[in-house]
Amino acid sequence: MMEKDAKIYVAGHRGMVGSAICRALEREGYTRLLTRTHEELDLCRQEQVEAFFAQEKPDYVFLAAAKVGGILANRDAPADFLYDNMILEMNVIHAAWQNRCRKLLFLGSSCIYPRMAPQPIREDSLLTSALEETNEAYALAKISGLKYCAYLNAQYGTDYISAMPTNLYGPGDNYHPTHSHVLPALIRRFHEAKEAGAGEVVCWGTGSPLREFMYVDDLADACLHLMQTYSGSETVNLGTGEELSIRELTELVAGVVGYTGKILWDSSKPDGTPRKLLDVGKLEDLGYHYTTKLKEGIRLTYQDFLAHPVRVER
Ligand code: GFB
Repeated sequence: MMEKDAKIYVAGHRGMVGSAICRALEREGYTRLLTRTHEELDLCRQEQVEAFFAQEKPDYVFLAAAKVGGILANRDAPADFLYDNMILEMNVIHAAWQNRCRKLLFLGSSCIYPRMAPQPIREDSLLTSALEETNEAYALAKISGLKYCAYLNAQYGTDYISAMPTNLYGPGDNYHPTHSHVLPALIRRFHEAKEAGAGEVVCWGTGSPLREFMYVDDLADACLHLMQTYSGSETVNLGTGEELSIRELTELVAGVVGYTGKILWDSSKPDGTPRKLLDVGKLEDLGYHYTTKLKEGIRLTYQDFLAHPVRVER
């Protein structure tokens, strides 16, 4: 059990996932959260990370910092996605271990599994065949982080766990016009089309890929639940176990936003993996089930989009 006065470092607290984890921890009464902005601590700089851990010695770490992006960002910058993520993960996990951090949760992504993994994807599909090309670099970095935690557990008896979330969305997402994930991209594009009175919106690919989406506050609750209840070196899938096509998603988002024009498809843009549905049996056996239905989550996300200046990260 994490004690309410334990020192908990949330790496990446300004991102969509890290900020949701902080909200969940505060709501649950944890009082000693430790955070640092990128300006205060560059996680890609080993000496800075080592100095921070040596000084603060957190009891628990949620590793939610990462360079993330949608399908085009991943496809177009594989060197950056591999390097930044690999260096950052190794620095944080290594410094945590050196400074006797009691438990660490490493967050990855469902894209670590093979492109053609049997669906729904079980945790034991890891490394059984080739990865999806558009996100191979990101997936390799995330697999390395997961394995590093597992190797530390095996060699040094640590309690470092990892979890692989499905596609996430919610407050604080990145709305970059080309580098974002599909859900924030659609919210922004449909909203702007509605405002401009445009009759057509172009979406990417064919619309046929199937995806699963989890609201980020549900994800954060699942992370806290794992930190409290799970130990082990095999990763745990975090998802809803439900999927829909990208075409269905566009219709849902258009409905929430109130866009009534046409939806066109640009098939020169990549579809990515055809299907990516997680088997969430292990998570459910551990006692967690998601609560926010997709339509409700999109409504909450759109409200957040309207309430805040649009956030755009490269
Ligand atoms: O969200 P997305 O970029 O992630 O794209 P992936 C999902 C699907 O939505 C793809 C289609 O089939 C896209 O072609 N799509 C349609 C769009 N319109 C748009 C749009 O305007 N923007 C975007 N971004 N997509 C990423 C991985 O894969 O997801 C990462 O590259 C990571 O490694 C992440 O795992 C969760 O599910 O294809």
